[in-house]
Amino acid sequence: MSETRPGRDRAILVGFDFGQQGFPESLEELGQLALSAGIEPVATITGRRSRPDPALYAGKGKAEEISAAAKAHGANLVVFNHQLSPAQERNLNNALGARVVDRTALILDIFGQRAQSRAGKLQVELAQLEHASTRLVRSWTHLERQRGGHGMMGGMGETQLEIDRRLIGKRVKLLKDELRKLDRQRSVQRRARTRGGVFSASLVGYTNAGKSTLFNALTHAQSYAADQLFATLDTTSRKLYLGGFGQIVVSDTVGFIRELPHTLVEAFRATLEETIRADVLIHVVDSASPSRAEQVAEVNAVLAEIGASDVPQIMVWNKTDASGLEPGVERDEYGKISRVRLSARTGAGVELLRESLIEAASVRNAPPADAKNHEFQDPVADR
Ligand SMILES: Nc1nc2c(ncn2[C@@H]2O[C@H](COP(=O)(O)OP(=O)(O)OP(=O)(O)O)[C@@H](O)[C@H]2O)c(=O)[nH]1
Ligand SMILES: [Mg+2]
Repeated sequence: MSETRPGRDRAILVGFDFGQQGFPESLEELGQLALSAGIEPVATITGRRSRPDPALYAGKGKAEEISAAAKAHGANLVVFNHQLSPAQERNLNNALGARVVDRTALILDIFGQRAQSRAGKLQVELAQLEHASTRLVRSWTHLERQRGGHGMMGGMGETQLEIDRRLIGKRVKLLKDELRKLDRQRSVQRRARTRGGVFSASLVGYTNAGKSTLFNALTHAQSYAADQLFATLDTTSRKLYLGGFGQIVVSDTVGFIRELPHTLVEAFRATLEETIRADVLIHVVDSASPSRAEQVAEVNAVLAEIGASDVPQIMVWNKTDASGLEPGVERDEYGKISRVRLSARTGAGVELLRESLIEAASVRNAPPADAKNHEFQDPVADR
C-alpha cells in the first residue's frame, strides 16, 4: 500500500482561483489525489489571478512564497492543481528548489500505481510516455542547443536527441501494437458475449462515487473499494442472477474526474469503449457531494467523448445514508425508472436497482413492437 511506502513525499499543494466554478472543491480534490498517490500534503497555498503567468504560472511573489513554504515544511514536492506547460514546469523546478508536478502527472502517477492487468499497464505507460515526451523533447532541444546542435555520441551523425526520440517512438509503437492485439482478443470475447445475448450493465461515474461498493452489494463480489481516488482501474465483470429474469452481466469500471488528462482518455479508449457496448449504464452519483452537479456533467462529457451518449442510463443517487435522501425510485414521462436513490453501504434501496435492471433487461429482450402486433390474439376466446 502506498501509505506504508518509506520516505513518503511531502508536498505543497498550489491552486489558483481564476473565478472558475468549484474552486474549493477542486482544491480539496487535489488533496485527495495526493493522498491517493501516497503523497503527504503538508501545506496549501492559494492565489488569485486573472490568467497564468506565461513563465512561472504563479507570479514572482507567489513563487517566492511557495519556495519559502517548501523550505519551512521540508517539502520535496510541489503539486499544481493545473496543467503546466513544459516551459512553466521547467522554470518552476529551477525557481522553487523542489520537484514540481502538475495535476495530469499526479493522475498519471496514481494510474501507474494501480494498473493491474496487462492492458492497464500498457495503457498507463503509453499515456505517461506521451505526457513526458512533450516535456523531454523540449528540454532536450535546449540541451542540444547547448551542445552546438551536433551530438558527440551519435557516431552515425545522429544527435542524442534523435536517438532518444527514436527509442521513445519505437516504444510507443510497440505499446500501441500490443494494445491493438489485446483489443482484438477482447473483441472476440465480446462477440461471444453478444452472441449469447446476455444483457449487460456497466457502472460508470465520478471517482469515489461508490461504484465498487455498489458492484459488491449487487454481485456479492469482492471488488476493491476504498476512500481513495481511482481505486479501480481495470474493468471487472460478474454474472448477476436476477430473480424472475435470469442472468445478466455487470461491470465495474474506472472512475472519471474533472480535467481527466486527455492522454489518458486516449490511452484508455479501448477500455472505456467497453462501456459503450453495454445495454445500460448505471451512472452512480455521490448524492452527499457538494460537487455532484459538476460531477454528473463531467461524467456525461467523457461519455460523449467516447461515443457513449446514446446508451440508456439509470441514474443511481448513492450514499442516501450520508445525504439524508429517502431510498426510492423516480420514473420518467414514459413510466420507465430513471433514477434510483439508494445506499450501497447500508444496502437500503439496492433491491430497487435490481428491479429497475429487470425492467430494463425485459424491455431489451421483449420482441419488437410490430412482432407483437402480429401475434395471434383471439378476440372471441378472450371474451
Ligand atoms: N456513506 C456512504 N459511503 C459510501 C457509500 N457507498 C460507497 N461509500 C464510500 O465511498 C468511498 C468510495 O467507494 P468506492 O466504491 O471505492 O467508489 P468508486 O466509485 O468505486 O471509486 P473509484 O474506483 O476510485 O473510482 C468508500 O469509502 C466507500 O465506503 C454509501 O452508500 N454511503
Ligand atoms: Mg472503484
